[in-house]
Amino acid sequence: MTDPASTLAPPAPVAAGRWRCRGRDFALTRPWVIGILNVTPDSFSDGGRFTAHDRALEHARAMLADGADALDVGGESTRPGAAPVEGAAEAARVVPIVAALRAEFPGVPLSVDTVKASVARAALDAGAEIVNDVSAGRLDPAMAETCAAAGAGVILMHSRGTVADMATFVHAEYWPDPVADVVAELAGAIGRFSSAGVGSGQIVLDPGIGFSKRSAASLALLAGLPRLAALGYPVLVGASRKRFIGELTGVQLPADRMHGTTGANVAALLRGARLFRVHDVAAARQALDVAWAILQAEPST
Ligand code: HH2
Repeated sequence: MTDPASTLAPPAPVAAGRWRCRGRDFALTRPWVIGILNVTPDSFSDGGRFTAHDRALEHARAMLADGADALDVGGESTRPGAAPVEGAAEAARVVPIVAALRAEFPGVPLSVDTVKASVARAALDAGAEIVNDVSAGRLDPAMAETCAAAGAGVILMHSRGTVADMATFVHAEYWPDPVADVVAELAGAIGRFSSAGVGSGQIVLDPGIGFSKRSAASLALLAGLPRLAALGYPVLVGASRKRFIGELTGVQLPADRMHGTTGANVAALLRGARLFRVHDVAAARQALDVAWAILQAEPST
């Protein structure tokens, strides 16, 4: 008979337990909670509530008070049907927020969620140290060089297609194994960024939960995270409030999916994820810290 204990995979070792971002060297010695700050009028889960500058800052302060390790500022929604945003307009949304956060919180790592090198550059100039590119450099050939020039930390997220269709099922065919396809496509992205001069210590990988993926593929990727972690880079997961949680639980409203998100985050932690992009920071902080403490504790014999 199988020992029940052997069916629970231990957390995958994190080969790269540090993250170099513009001369700063972050130790990933506990799960990192990255608070989502969308400054778009149309994001799927918190659309329009924090568009105004002051409200965005207020929300950022609340997420930091709740224990966020870093903040991810985004000015373009990937929601299907969302209006495309020109680079200048996107920069006009995110740069003032990044600059204000940098002034108020000099020590807090700031990330910009963009697929455009021009927006990344503007945010880096305003004080961000991380670029979160949901196309992993596919959509702007200048992205890798921009990140290399700044020495930025980079989050390479798997997706397919354009901003308009990457969150649909247009490119959601994987055969026979979604994990193998995603690992291979992210390995290509690592090659692009490495050739441009981005150091291996600057890179974090993200399977892109829900991006060009049906729920079955998102689940397979969360279960298969150890194979992504085996590439040797820290792994980030963005499961927060996503559609697969709605499909599993029947919870319609994204804002009501916090408990499902907690389940996804803790399972992902067990499978090797070390960074978590979330809307509900307090819940993620509490759940991940407790799960982490249990994983670190010596079992008594
Ligand atoms: N998901 C979204 C946006 N950016 N970045 C990373 N690295 N990983 C993710 O899973 C991820 C991401 C989509 O979520 P949200 O920001 O809430 O919505 P929107 O795209 O409408 O802004």
